[in-house]
Amino acid sequence: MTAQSNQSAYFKNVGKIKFEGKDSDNPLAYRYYDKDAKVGDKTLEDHMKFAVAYWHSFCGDGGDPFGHPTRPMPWNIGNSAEDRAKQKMDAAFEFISKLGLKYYCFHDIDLIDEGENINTFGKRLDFITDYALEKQAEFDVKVLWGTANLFSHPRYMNGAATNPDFQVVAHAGAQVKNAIDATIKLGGENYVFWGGREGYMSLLNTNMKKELDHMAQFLHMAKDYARKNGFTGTFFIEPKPAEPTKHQYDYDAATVLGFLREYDLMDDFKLNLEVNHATLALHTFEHELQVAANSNALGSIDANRGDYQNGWDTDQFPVNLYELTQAMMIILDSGGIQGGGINFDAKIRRNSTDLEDLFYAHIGGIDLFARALIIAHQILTTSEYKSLLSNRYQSWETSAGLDYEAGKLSLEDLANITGDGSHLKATSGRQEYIENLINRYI
Ligand code: XUL
Ligand code: CO
Repeated sequence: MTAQSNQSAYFKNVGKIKFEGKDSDNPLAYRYYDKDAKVGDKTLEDHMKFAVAYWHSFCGDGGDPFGHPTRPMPWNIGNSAEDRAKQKMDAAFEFISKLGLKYYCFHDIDLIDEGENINTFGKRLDFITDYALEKQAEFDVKVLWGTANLFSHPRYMNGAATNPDFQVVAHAGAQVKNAIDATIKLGGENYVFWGGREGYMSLLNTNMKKELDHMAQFLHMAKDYARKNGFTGTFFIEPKPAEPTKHQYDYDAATVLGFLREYDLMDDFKLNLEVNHATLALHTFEHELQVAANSNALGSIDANRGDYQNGWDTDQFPVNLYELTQAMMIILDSGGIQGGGINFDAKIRRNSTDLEDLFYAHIGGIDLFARALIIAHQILTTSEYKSLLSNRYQSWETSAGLDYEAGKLSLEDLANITGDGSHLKATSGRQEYIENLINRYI
């Protein structure tokens, strides 16, 4: 057993990250994330369930379409896939436990290289998940969600569940079966579908209706298999409008909810909403959260940020307190995230080449979420914000307003009620007043 002896192998300059309070000037400490502090009736840790994304933190090498890898990855050496995968896992668990976090998220291929075919891959997954079970027990770390990467390999260039070729769909099925097995074996709390290439590049060569029917069939099969094998967690769909395909079927929260309803999947599926994906869909993140919450489907979050200038999926770590406070207001007001948590689907920049940069990035993101949650809670519980909002709808508390909402009025009734309309008065939306209120609490 090498796990114990490897504990400090990769991030030697960093110890356990502690909460030191907002006056601390230690860049390797939390200033707001006091995990045991209570906000409302829950601790910060229970509100947020932070997770580290295996792919960005331990697989991404800093390479981009214009240049070679830049990142030192001392765990990625050795000839055998098994050795490299174990070293990567040692590094991951050292990192997660030094941050004091409890969760990670993975794609199947993040854990270990696929090898020559799906059978080799299945055996390799068995091997590495045995090791993961040991590491999880040793560090008291859990899986927030697992998923299958159905977008990187060339076989999926025309999609996975929506591929025009049935044989590719069958292969995707085998891969998802193994990824679900791995997630169940590791006690994963949820399972995610992000449809990277489930969409089209050109409608000229695409039978959209057929592909959507196939995708729904695939999700039903995956859900039935997982349930049959004891999985009690939630399935999440992660919407994204485009990239890598020109048009993705899971465009945004509203589109996905329409799909889930059409194909009778609402009982088992909720949404995993990513900040950068909302930006790409030309929505605010809080819009996406509210749409999901309206349908009781706010399941989990992929935390990051995009770039407002270039429109790419840059997956940067979050820094904007004003925006995140608004997001947290919606999360808290709708009763919190259901089943999932906050997964840092974010990567350090190509030129962030110190091993410690991964710590600074996560500490910043975690502290920002903690701070936003604390502020949002104060706004919702101690400010006039909630009454400003409900006052705006005061007229619905009249008997006519209540009758309208109860479906008791007709269009003729509305015409009678309004008379000649001369009593209408302008009512301010007071947007700037409320914007200032948020800033006062920040
Ligand atoms: C891609 C993305 C994925 C999913 C998991 O934009 O967000 O990493 O989160 O497949
Ligand atoms: Co994501």
